[in-house]
Amino acid sequence: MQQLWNDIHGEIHPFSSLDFLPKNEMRALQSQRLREIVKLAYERVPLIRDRMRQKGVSPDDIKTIDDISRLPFMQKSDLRDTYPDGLFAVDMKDIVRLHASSGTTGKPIVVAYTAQDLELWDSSIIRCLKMYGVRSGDVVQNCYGYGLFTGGLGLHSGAQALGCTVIPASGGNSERQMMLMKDLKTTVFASTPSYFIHLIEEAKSRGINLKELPLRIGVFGGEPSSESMRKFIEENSNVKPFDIYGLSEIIGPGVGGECEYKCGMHILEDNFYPEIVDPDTGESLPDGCEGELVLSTLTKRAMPVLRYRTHDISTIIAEPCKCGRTIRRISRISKRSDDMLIIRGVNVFPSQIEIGVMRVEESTPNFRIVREMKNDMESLTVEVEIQDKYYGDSIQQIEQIRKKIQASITQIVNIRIDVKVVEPNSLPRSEGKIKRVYDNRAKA
Ligand code: DLL
Repeated sequence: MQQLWNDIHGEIHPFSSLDFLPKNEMRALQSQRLREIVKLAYERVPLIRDRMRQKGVSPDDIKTIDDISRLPFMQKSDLRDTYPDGLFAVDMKDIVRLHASSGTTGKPIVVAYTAQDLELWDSSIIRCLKMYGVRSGDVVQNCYGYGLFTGGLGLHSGAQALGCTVIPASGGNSERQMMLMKDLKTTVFASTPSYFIHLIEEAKSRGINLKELPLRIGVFGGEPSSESMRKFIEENSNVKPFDIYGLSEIIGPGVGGECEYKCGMHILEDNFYPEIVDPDTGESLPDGCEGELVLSTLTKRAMPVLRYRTHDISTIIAEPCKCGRTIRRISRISKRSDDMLIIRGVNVFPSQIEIGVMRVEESTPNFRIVREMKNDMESLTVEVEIQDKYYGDSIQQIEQIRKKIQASITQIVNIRIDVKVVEPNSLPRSEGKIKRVYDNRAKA
């Protein structure tokens, strides 16, 4: 299999060989790594030690990777409650980098890396980039935010370690982004998918044809990219979109990504061990069942995170992948357990509304969901920008489109939701992660 891979794709990068490890070797590696990291965490992190004691589990009870389910869970509030350094497992002198979440209110969460952790991060990004077909010599325009966010520096360092030319463009200033893309002959574009869609629209309005540029690969993550977003990207550029997944608490981007078969995201499970649990009860669910993704860092030393409740909803796919990689996959993430809205007793996810909007051909990917109180009841209004060419139509024709969008959403969520057609380019655009839901309930 490895030879076949080499013939098709060229040499396997040394780091990527772990992607092809036989199952039993992977389990042995995971078991050994789990034993070591649990020991370190127990010795050095009071929160983990106390929780394990409360559960009656000691490091000696952890023998194989299957014992992971005996460990207590961790969640975001643990990082907040121990702010800034309560979860660090090594001395400050061994920590060479700190990142933090951009949390809108209160204190952010802080995450730490040793020099060895940064090498692990680089190798993880390299393994993902190799899956997408990025090679040494590619020109990577990195539009993830630089600074405390893990996207910018994380992707930058990994791409550079692979031998790419990296342009640290960061987000914003569309005109300059397009100039860089054209003049520096960018081949790989890394950003949130919504930001790239915004650039496509900007390019169109300036008469620039992105298809004439050498761009070929998109490294899109930080937020879900729906099928319709991908279709829009493929129709309007030569960019092949690939998902990259990650979260600050675990390492940042590079926890997993898609191979060329695009049937879920391979998780680099020798470093980041995935489980699926029932979001309500925390009970472990078998491969193939949908539930909340729980991740454990098996190798990160500065801040080991064990059984972290991500709130991301996914499924583990254990079947072999056509690419030959043996590391398991998770289904692409389109929703979080905490972004569910309950409207008149019905559960509604923003991703379902997106599907409803995008099934109508007159729509654009630009929409937002406004939560309001009307007569003491919560109501949702979906505001949708329709394509320029239809906005000039008569009021009756626009009303027809509005009704079409409303019917399409109702078909998916099973309740009637208000829809408002709004002027093209009137909704806020994002330079990073898109904000879909606006909560105006308190303003009533
Ligand atoms: O967004 C890290 C990252 C940067 C990933 C750049 C990929 C690219 P956080 O800000 O901590 O970290 O947000 C993590 O973003 O729990 C998911 O809900 C969401 N997310 C990240 N990647 C994807 C993806 C970075 N590919 C949270 N698909 C996660 C869907 C994603 N959701």
